[in-house]
Formats: sequence, C-alpha cells, structure tokens
Amino acid sequence: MAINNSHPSVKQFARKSQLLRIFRKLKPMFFFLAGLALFPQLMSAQWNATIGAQSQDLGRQGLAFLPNEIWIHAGDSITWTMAPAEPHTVTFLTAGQVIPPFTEGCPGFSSGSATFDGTTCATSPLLFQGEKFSVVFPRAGNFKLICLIHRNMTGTVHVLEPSESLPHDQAFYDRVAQEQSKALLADEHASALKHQHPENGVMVGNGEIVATGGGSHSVSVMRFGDPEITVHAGDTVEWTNEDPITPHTVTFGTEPQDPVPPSSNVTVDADGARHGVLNSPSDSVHSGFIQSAPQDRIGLEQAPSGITRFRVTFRKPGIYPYICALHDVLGMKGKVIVLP
Ligand SMILES: [Cu+2]
Repeated sequence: MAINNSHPSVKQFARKSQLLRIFRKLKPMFFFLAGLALFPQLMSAQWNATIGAQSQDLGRQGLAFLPNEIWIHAGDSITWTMAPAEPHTVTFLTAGQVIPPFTEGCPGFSSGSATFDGTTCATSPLLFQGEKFSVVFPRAGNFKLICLIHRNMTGTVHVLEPSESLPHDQAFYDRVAQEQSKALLADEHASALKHQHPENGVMVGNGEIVATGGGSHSVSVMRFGDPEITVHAGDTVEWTNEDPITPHTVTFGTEPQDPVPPSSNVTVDADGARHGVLNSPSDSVHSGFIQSAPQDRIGLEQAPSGITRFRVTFRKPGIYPYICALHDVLGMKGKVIVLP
C-alpha cells in the first residue's frame, strides 16, 4: 500500500516527531534555564587569583595580591592560591575596623572559605604555600583586601550588580598577575643591597612599595647584604634594615620565643640604635624587630621614628653565625668572622 503523505494523521505524526526532535535538542538548554531560575547561584562565576611571588632562592619575596584589583558580579566567588614560602592572610575587614593582630583574626578565622558582604569581617588563618582560600561576595560593593601580617599588601574587589557588565575576563587577570609578579621580582632597586654602607656595616634586607590602581604591594629582599663579614676583636658591626615595611632581626645563639622585643642584654645607644656585646660564639643576643616607621598621614598623630639599627661589639675571636629569626627559613642567615 502506498503511503499518502497528504493524509492528515501522517502529517500530524510528522509534525509531532519534528517537535519532539526540537524539544530533545533543546532539553539541556531548558533544564539549564529552569535551573538558573530556581538556583541563581548556578550563574555565579568562580574567579582565581594568586597570593605572593618569590625568586627561586626564596630571597626575594613579592608581598602582593596578584592581581590586586578584580571586578566581579554579586554572587561570584574568588579563590586565592598561595605561591610563596612566606605566609600571608586573605582578610576583609569592615569599614573603619582597627587592624587586629594576625594571631587573633578579626576576631577568629574562617577555614577554607568565607562569605563577605561588608557587614562582618572575614579572614583566613595564616596561609602557607599551596593552600587556597575562597570568598563568596553575595552583595555589590567595593571591598578592600589586606594581609594581616604585611603592611602595604592590599587590593580591591569591585562587586557589581549582575546587570552591570564586567571589564575583564579571567585571562586578563592571569596576564596581569604574571606581569605584576615578574615586575616585582625583577625590581632593580631592591637588588642593590650593598650601597652606601660604612665599614663593618651590613644591610638587613631592602625593599620597595609599588602602588597600583587597586592598592599597593611590595617586594622585600630577605637577605643580609654581606652575609659574611670579617672584623677584628674589639670591633663593632652595625646592621641596618632599609626595607620600607618588613621587620627583620639579627639573632645570635638561642632564638627567643617572642621575636619582637630585644633580649635583656641589649642596651640603647645615644642615637637610638640597639647594641649588644658578645664575649664568645656560644653567647646569645637578639636585636628584636628592627623596622622602619610606618608611613605618616596628615590628620593623624605622627609615628615615632623606627628602630632600624642594631650594633654588636665582638670581644673575642671566633666564628659567630646568626640568623633573622623571621626569615631564616627563606635562607636569611649570616656569619661574622672575628680575627684576633
Ligand atoms: Cu628577616
């Protein structure tokens, strides 16, 4: 029997199966749209950023959020991944909040992830190499990002309404992060560790602050300028921290529990520098934090001058190894050879 295509039931069947085919093709799209209507967070994007950069020998540390400015939509999240051996935090404080010590959090810590909408602070604990921390931003606003242990390590997250268009994509941020990291680690000035020093003078680190549109970051050289210096018994060696931000210590012998104050055998010279005396390579003396003063701001009380200098007088010949108690894990170590 010949099939008559013009027969109404055959026509209907053909139309039906055509509709079914279209529906089958569109089914994934249909469920996707239905899903978006029911669960709007499905539409939210996940962004990635890096914390810190370092040279191969770990001596040069970029203390930075890379990139340090990101535009996202409300509902999106950002995951930060730790690149360097130097620890950092990812911290969002509320407007005007006093910056708390990193040991207390803001107060407390979120582990792994947090939500921040500007009303309640959120901070990671100290993050170490390879660790990640994610923050969800449910509400629009411009939020400052800081690290609780490094001054001048700041950034901004611009959270826009979903109706606004975003200026950049993830590939752009990856590129910016890479460029900023390269620039920090290649910084010429920070490598000039041996300039303008008196005899028996050792530079204790060096660094530079770099400002961008979203905040600032810095590079610190975690090294003693002359890691090995030779003097004579009775001489005094002088260490000076020329980093604009990072504190260091000069520590001979036993490392103290609290690295901030100097050991009890340290006195203060007339010019404000700290001073210790060593009679034997087995003796201990600890400078405490030597660090530049924080930046002043008009309208606020001025900060006292920083204590940036430590002197040690060596009475007896011998080999005196020392470390920076904060950065010895990065290789910040030195030695004073005292000849008769
Ligand atoms: Cu140090």
